[in-house]
Amino acid sequence: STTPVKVAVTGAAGNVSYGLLFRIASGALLGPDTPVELRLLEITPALKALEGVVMELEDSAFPGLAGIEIGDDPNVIFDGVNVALLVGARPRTKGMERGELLSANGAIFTGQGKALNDHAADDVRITVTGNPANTNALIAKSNAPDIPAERFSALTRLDHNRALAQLAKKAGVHVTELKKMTIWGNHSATQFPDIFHAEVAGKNAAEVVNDQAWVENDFLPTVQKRGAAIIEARGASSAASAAAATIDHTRDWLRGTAEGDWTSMSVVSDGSYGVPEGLISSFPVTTKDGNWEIVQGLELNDFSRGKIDASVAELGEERDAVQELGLI
Ligand code: NAX
Repeated sequence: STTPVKVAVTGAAGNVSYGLLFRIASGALLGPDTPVELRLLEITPALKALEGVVMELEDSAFPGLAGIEIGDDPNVIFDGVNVALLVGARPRTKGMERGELLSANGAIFTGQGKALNDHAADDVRITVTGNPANTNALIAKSNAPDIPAERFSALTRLDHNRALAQLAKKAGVHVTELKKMTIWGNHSATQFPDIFHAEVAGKNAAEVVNDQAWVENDFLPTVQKRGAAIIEARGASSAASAAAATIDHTRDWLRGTAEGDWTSMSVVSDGSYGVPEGLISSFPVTTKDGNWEIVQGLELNDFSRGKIDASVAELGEERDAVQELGLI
């Protein structure tokens, strides 16, 4: 029998994880023939709730679920993990200052970065979903000097999928007709969803749509503010779609993007497209066998350049802030 792949999930008793764990256990991440061992991290007060989730995982009788370990110590839970999905984070509560939010998350992601550094398997791949995802990934990476920087990523796939859904609606096609969508920059309201290189049934998406006013006044704000719209409608933040995107992102990283297409991932910049080296920013990437490459040579019009620069400037400010706090 095959050795199970060890997949760590943090924030395992939370809402996103409630969508995520059952899909991982059913084989959506690694394929139906690869057994998976779940390693679930929570804070101590949430362990009881997590035990309930474990009962439901057991009750699902997943053929591919080889084992489950839960706990509140990242040094134990991250031992030998091949994949780490860092979902748990400290949300911004009412009246909380930006600095307080960054330091609360800083404590989480410095500790988890160190624990991954010391205990994860040599082939570990890390996806940060917990917000502020890009900067949390930067903190974890900076505290894991023995793990190659390209093993850290942050989730902008939900934004990518949201952009696909909006474009499909506008063009009157199914999302499967779309290729080469790109999210640039930060997973925040400054992100830039770019249809100028996207394709609708093989044709340039911007030309098919032929409506710059829609791009600027409808498409961009709808994608950028989709998280808030879901909270407004559902009374709770996006959870199942965030779980689906976390699976899509990590599955494509491990198993590869389709020929003739790319995806969006926040990865460490090598200076491509003028994004300062070392920032974790969203780019168009192709993936193969657990490695990613930034798609090179795309021409950026002035509109795109301005949007990307603004989002990257925000990432630079977040980096400066966590640097000042001594977290990186
Ligand atoms: P919940 O508050 O439901 O769950 C978070 C869980 O994390 C809680 O159970 C909490 O106990 C746990 N946690 C806190 N500190 C921890 C630590 N040090 N170690 C382990 N677990 C810890 O939030 P949920 O709705 O599940 O969202 C999870 C995170 O995803 C949030 O930061 C949220 O902002 C972020 N999101 C990111 C998205 C993205 O596209 N990148 C979209 C969805 C989501 O909002």
